[in-house]
Formats: sequence, structure tokens, C-alpha cells
Amino acid sequence: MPSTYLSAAVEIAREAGKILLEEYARPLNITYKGDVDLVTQADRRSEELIVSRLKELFPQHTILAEEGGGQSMHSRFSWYVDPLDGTTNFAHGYPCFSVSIALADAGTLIAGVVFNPLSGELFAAARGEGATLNGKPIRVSKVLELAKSLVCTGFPTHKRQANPNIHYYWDFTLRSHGVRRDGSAALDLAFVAAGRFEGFWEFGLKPWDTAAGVLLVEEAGGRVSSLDGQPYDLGGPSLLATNGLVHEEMLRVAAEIAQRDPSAPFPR
Ligand code: 2AM
Ligand code: CA
Repeated sequence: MPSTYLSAAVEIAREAGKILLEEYARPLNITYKGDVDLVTQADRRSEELIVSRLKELFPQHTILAEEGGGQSMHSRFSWYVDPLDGTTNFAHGYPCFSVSIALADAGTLIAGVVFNPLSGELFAAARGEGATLNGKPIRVSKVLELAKSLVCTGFPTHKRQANPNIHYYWDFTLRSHGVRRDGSAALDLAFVAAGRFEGFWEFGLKPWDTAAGVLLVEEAGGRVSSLDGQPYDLGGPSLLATNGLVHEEMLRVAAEIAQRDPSAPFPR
């Protein structure tokens, strides 16, 4: 039952959120994964908590967690864990970060939760059972055109020069009501599900950044694909998630940008 798994994920996300708030209140102890890809004690403590709870409850399940604390098992079930989505925000004291936990059954997402511990907003979805915000059903927005849309995107913390997104950022800024880049892909997707953004796109995201958010958007009545209109595979090179109504228009704009500007190809 997806809802049984979802209840477990919700409880664990709330516990992890408490750890993040504790850590947010104290001076940082930062180390760097790559050039500017930082990881904090908060990422590690939150991941340890989530992974140990999941192992206790579901010892046979595979767990893919961002900081590498998961386990690989021969199981149809795989958990995707981002213990702190928005680490850069967290490290700068910018109040926009989340915990993201999702479960796939034989490759199909069946449960997902995104929790913002600072606002107390908890977004949850179970396959076939809809999406909720703090227990109340949510739906994507009804806006029909990009010109009237508020959309969102993001940039990776490292190898930004290899990322084509600045070209897309430019065009979508001129053609929409506005583009935000809030720094937590999981929350960005949850905001599409809640009808706050009409669309979200990004390149190079990892499965744990998007798994819960993708299910939220689908269960809230939205549409998810790659930026060239193909089905989105978790961890694929690009993602477009919308209210469904502006999807084709955003795909057309993306295709135009890629065609016009040779330095803005679709990464494959
Ligand atoms: P993080 O905070 O968990 O790293 C920014 O829009 C989004 O990109 C965030 O969800 C952030 O997740 C993610 N992100 C940051 N660096 C990344 C990288 N090197 N590869 C993939 N995703 C990244
Ligand atoms: Ca993270």
C-alpha cells in the first residue's frame, strides 16, 4: 500500500526536519565535496537519521541517499533520499531548504514527501491517491500561457560553465511573468504541484533531488517530461514539470533556444 509507506516517510521527514532546524541554529561546520559543492554536518546527520529509520522499517529495501549512506539490496523497492535539498541556501542562512524522501516500486514512484522544516509545510503524494499540503489536497494551477506564468529553475553548484541553463534563463525571463531560482529543486517541484509555479525546469539533477517532487506534480494533475519532450527518467539530463497547460509552449521555447544557440544544446 503506497499510503503505508507514505506515512513512514512523512514521520521520518519530520524527524529529519528537527535535526535540520537544530543545525540551522548553530555555527556551520562545512566541508567541500568538489570545487564549490559543500556538505554540512546537517546533511550528514539528517541522512544518518533517515537511513537508519528506513533500514529498521524496511531492511530489504534499496536506499539511494545523496551523501552515500544508503544500501544496495536485491529488492523491487528503492528509496530516494535527499537529507537536505538546498544545502547552499542552508549554508548561507537563506531560509529555503527541504528534506525529500521518495519510494519507487519496480521503477514506478509510489510515495513521496517534501518537507520544509522552517515553514512547516509538508507536501506528500501517494500514487493514485493525489497530493496534499499539510493534509489538504493540492492541484496544479489553471494558467494557460507562459506570458502569464511564474516559473522556476535552478543551477548546479559546480561545473556551472558546462551548464546550458543561462540561455534558457534569459529567454524564459523575457517570455514569462517571472523566473525564480530558489535553490531547492524538491521545493520547486512541490510548488508546481501546489499551483504556485506554472512550471519548473532544470538540467543535471540527481534522482534524490526530483523523485518525490515528480510524483507530487503528477498526482496534483501536472505533467513531467525531459526538456526535449521525452519521458523523464529519474536522474535524466533535463526535466520540465508544469501544470500541463503550459507544457507544450515551454517545450517549443526550449527547442527554439537549443536550435538558435549552439552553446545551449540539450545535454545527453
Ligand atoms: P542540493 O542542495 O541537495 O545539492 C539547485 O537548483 C538544485 O540543484 C538543488 O536541489 C541542489 O540540491 C541541486 N544540486 C546542487 N548541486 C548539484 C550537482 N552538482 N548535481 C546535481 N544537483 C545539484
Ligand atoms: Ca542534498
